[in-house]
Amino acid sequence: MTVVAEASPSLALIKYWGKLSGGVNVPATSSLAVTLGALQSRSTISDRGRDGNEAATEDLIVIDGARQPTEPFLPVLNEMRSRARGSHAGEPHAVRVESSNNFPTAAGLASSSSGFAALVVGLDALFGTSLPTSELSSIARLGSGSAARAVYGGFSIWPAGAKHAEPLVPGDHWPDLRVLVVVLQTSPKAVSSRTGMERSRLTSPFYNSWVQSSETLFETAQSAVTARDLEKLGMAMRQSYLRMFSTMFTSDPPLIYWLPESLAVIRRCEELRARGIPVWETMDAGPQVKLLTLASHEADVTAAIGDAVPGAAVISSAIGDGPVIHSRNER
Ligand code: 2P0
Repeated sequence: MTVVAEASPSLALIKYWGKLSGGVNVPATSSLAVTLGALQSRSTISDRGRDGNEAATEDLIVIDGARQPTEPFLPVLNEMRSRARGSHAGEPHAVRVESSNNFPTAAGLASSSSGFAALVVGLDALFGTSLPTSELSSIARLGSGSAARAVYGGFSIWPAGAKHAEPLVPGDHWPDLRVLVVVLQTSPKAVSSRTGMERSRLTSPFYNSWVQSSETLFETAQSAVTARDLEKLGMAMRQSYLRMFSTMFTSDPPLIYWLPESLAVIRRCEELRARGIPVWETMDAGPQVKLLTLASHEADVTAAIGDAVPGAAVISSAIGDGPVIHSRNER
């Protein structure tokens, strides 16, 4: 059987940056995220033991045409296989996974969140396990923390210390909200989020302050999303990304993901806000800047960013839905 699963990345507005010890990707901070509907990971997953290839006893993972080491994927693959055995859905075999993204991979655009979300949802369909979404969230977390949120559409939350994320509101809760992704560099980042957040935890003198002060921002952002209050949300998300970066800048050695153009976009957002245009920026472990605004201001904001950083690509996204199984073919 072959399954095609699609999922969109989870963009954190309130950030996960740092893990608790004693678990796999268990967050030290509560995060709140939105689904970027315009960006997608698409995974074609098939059961190698049943696709006619007798020699196929190993998993085969290909992303954007390049074969990957299987080791980072084994926690998710093995957990899903063990659930399949427990459910009497049959003996699962090695799988072939071919995944592609319609956006740059590993460049601070949360490709790991959508990739692992598509993987768990696709395996759930392939193996016939029909697990609750909260369990899929917990299993996706084993591959990449942010993937715990990406199994839900709309806005999701992932409380500190929790093994799975939860839905907050669906995508149609805020139809005129737009996320403009300003792509400033498409090459993969030099330091992975996983390495970076651990370095911040271990070496930044501000790490504990970041963790302690994050909870209030999380509470504020939740109520702002519920009330569709962009200014309140914007002020909380701005504090969240800048406090997160404070731990990055003060890590040893320092983590500086920004480009000069990143700061140019931030400055332009400040100018737009001073002119009364609602636009609030956030950044992740990479130089790209993501802007939240309303559909009625999208054209003005896009033009202003094009003026500030000529040549920058701007991807406009509404709030997306959760992962979908695109097709399922019996062989
Ligand atoms: C987030 N990021 O909340 C934060 C903000 C990047 C900055 O989650 O180690 O790939 O696999 O759990 O999820 C990116 O880190 O890290 C991330 P692991 P992940 O979206």
